[in-house]
Amino acid sequence: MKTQVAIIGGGPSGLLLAQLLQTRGIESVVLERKTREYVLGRIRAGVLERGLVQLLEEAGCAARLHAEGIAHHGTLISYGDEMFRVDFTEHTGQQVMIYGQTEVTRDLYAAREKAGGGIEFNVADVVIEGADTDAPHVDYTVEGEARRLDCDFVAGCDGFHGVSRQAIPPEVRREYEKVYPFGWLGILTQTPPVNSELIYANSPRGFALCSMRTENLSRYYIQCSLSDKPEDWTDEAFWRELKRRIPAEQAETLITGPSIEKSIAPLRSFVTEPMRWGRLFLCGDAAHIVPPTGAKGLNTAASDVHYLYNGLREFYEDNRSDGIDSYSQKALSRVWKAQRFSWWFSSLMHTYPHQSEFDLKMQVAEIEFLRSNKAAQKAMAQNYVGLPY
Ligand code: RFL
Ligand code: PHB
Repeated sequence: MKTQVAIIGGGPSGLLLAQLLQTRGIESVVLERKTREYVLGRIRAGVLERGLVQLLEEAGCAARLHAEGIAHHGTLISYGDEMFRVDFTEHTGQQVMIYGQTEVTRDLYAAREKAGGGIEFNVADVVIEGADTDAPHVDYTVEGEARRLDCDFVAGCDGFHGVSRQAIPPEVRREYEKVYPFGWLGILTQTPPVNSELIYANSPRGFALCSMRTENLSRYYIQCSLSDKPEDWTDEAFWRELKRRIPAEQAETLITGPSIEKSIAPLRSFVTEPMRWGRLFLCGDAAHIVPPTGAKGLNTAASDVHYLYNGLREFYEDNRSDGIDSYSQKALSRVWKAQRFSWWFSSLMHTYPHQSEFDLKMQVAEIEFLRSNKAAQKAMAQNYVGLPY
């Protein structure tokens, strides 16, 4: 089989890139390791920056997002029983959209199907060959049968555990990593959200986040130990702990119910450099991971897709290669800023083992500075709604 762009991974990065290329008549084939149902079963991001919304519009996949997504013009931050709001619209003139990654992915799959675009599920043994030549190809198997995909370019959109990053020789690749000493235990419930906006809560018992998907679907997280298992936490224990970490006034109005999903995610900051090697380009979680505080993961994947799509479009339409040549540098410049924000917001909101009394005082002082200082709120709002591409 032959195509122009071989895309490894059918998560949001890979699917969005495929759909954008399709609008320009650039052919691609998406190779996904799992089934469509498996990919759609993963509950992940919920906050979309304007840049991602615009890309979905450009890809012709934003109709349901506009009909069902909820615009948020600010967010709440609490510490103990104190709570304040950072207004995105006042400080940036922008907003974010609440719309689940699952739904984004569902819409992209639907669009891909409608357009008759190539996608192979259940692929295994993916090997990228000749990325440092003008004629790369991808070897893989489907149900034990060996296949080969010849292409002009390979987009590695296969997430943190994928194979694309490993295809860049170790002597070329440099990795930067910070592992946090806690995780997030998340649940999804068919209950109305406790507040109309998200609440990021710092408490002496650890961080908590009250988020949502729709008016009757809530997503809540609590900071947990890395050794915890989801089955260690009954729903009752989860609700009890969450209520102790958010302001009493919110805890009193919180509507609880049975969880329909419960999982634990470790927190990690990770970047690999460069994001390009020859004709292989890394996109999204394949190249970088952020802790979820601040909702930057999917949104940073989207900015990578933006730079790569435009580079490839210029290559095919205008016979120019400066876009693809500067891809890694442009993407990384924005990636590191998103890393900084996620790291800062995580450090501000979580309880750390062996945190001294002084460290705790510093956290509260910084939160109170944010509460009282418009310039600090503006900087936070600019980062939260998304830095420009
Ligand atoms: P994905 O979503 O991991 O998709 C990669 C796809 O590649 C497939 N794959 C392979 N396919 C073929 N061959 C192989 N060898 C392969 N290896 C893997 C996988 O099956 C998968 O389908 O990466 P992508 O597309 O780059 O998307 C990144 C986002 O998923 C991720 O950044 C976000 O979910 C992070 N994230 C959040 N981001 C936000 O912007 N806002 C949020 O509110 C937000 N909340 C979150 C999050 C991530 C979380 N977890 C679980 C890590 C909340 C959580 C709890
Ligand atoms: C979510 O709704 O899953 C979510 C929202 C905001 C975050 C992280 C996760 O910062």
